[in-house]
Amino acid sequence: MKCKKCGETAALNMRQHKLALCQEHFLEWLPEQTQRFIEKYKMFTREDKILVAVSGGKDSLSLWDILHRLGYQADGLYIGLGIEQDYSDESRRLSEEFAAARGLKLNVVEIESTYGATIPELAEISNRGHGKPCSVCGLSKRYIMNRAAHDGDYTVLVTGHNLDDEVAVLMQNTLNWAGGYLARQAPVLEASRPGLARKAKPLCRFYEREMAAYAILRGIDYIYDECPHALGSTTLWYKEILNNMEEKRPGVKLQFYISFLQAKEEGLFAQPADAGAANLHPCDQCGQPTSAPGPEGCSFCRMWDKVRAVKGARLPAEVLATNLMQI
Ligand code: Q46
Ligand code: ZN
Ligand code: ZN
Repeated sequence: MKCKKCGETAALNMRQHKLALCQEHFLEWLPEQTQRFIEKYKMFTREDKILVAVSGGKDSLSLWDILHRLGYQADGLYIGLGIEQDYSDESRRLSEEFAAARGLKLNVVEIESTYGATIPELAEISNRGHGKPCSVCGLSKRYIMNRAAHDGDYTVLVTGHNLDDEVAVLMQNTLNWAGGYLARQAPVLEASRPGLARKAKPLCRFYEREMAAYAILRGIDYIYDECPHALGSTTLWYKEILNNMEEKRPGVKLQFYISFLQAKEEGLFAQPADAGAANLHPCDQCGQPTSAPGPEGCSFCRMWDKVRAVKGARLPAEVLATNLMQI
């Protein structure tokens, strides 16, 4: 297979685009396309102060690399979850090394030292998600990302979700006809209420294998292992099904996603994307936007209340912006 641009040996063949490229041209093409999507979906401009959520994985580190190459002002945010020592230590080390090598600023929030318990401990004590960590992990990451973006005066929070991630969620939500979730699934989500960060996913149209190829060909050192708790997850199951479909019909994943975005633009969902934000008000305890009524506060505060009763953790409201943005 030859590169379509120069005729050299291709490093990657993208069947959904009928496009094969050599290393040099692929490494040019991917940031160019990213720039195209940033503009197409009006994600942000070079005036924005961007916060990139980094996990040490190929998608988030590649995204940070691309934004840096494209001349955006982007700092990183690493959240230490305290999940199996080796996994968490290694993902933090790789994120820090990546930032240091490029002179970029990485904000680090370790959940255990900041709030008082690791994600697995939090899952066990709160019993949210029946003791399995993904539910408390997702809630904590969303809360901390939003708060860090707000407290650090970032104008947009970006995540490294790729097309495979987006399509797996889309399929799950479509099979459940989850109208509210479908209305909110988009390359960019406006900050519809004060205290809520604007969010964008610049990699949402790249296949996972393209992001892996980018990281490898750029020489980015990333953590290869998935989080141990991801094994056997519903998302992975959907990804497998979609990959089987893609094998037989190249381009089916991309088509599913693009058609969904088009249908949405044409008004498929009567519900506006920020319908869920209509009931939001500041949490009585920490001030973050929440839909939970009453003085017990948002789900994050209520979760830590339980931990505090057992092992004396700090309340989210006691964690000041300066603690949160330690480095
Ligand atoms: S939610 Fe669950 Fe992930 Fe958290 S505990 Fe691991 S698998 S990291 S995306
Ligand atoms: Zn070439
Ligand atoms: Zn709260």
